[in-house]
Amino acid sequence: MSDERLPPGQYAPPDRPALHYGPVPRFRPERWDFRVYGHTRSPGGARWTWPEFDSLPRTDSVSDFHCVTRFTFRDVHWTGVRAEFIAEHAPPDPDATHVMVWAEYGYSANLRMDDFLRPDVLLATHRAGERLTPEHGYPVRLVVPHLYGWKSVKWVRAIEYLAADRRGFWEERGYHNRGDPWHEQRYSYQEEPGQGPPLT
Ligand SMILES: Nc1nc2c(c(=O)[nH]1)N[C@H]1C(S)=C(S)[C@@H](COP(=O)(O)O)O[C@H]1N2
Ligand SMILES: [Mo]
Repeated sequence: MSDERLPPGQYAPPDRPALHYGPVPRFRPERWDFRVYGHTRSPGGARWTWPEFDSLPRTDSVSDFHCVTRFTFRDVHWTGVRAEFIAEHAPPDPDATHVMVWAEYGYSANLRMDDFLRPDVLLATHRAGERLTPEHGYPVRLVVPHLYGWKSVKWVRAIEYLAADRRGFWEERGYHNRGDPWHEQRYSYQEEPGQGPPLT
């Protein structure tokens, strides 16, 4: 049965486990910070402690979540700080074209600046009205609903503004540099020239 709400090759199981590479990090509020660095407009970028970040204005957004392993989770209700808000308060330098999103343990994902700045891209603290659980990214995770799930980095700690694109964790390991589920951009071998930096 065809379903216009499902990207090609995806199915919607009733339930699914959390998914990630490596262990779930422990949250230490006194050591935690959220940093913006790299090609920022003001030297030094920006830094929020946990109490500061937790008091930033939050937005709600409902979206479908598409994992490259083919499951789609529908109508997920997220609450969080818009990526746009972060970029307004820690503006990128005009030469910044991409971002690297960094998590605990060095997990990372790269995004084009325009993908990062879409209004429904959130640094989420809540799902379905409740605090994120540790497996789902507590205290803060990125949500990028229009790209495959590996770009929705859990346990985020920093945003690095880049003046040239660079591959993140999975983008270096055979996954597509952009990862648009509606165009089934799953693997790096599908990339057209110009869709990603050279693979080493
Ligand atoms: N830090 C980190 N974030 C991550 C991952 C990971 O391995 N490490 N896996 C990604 C993948 S592949 C998916 S599908 C989603 C799954 O999110 P969920 O476990 O909340 O459903 O997290 C993404 N974010
Ligand atoms: Mo995934």
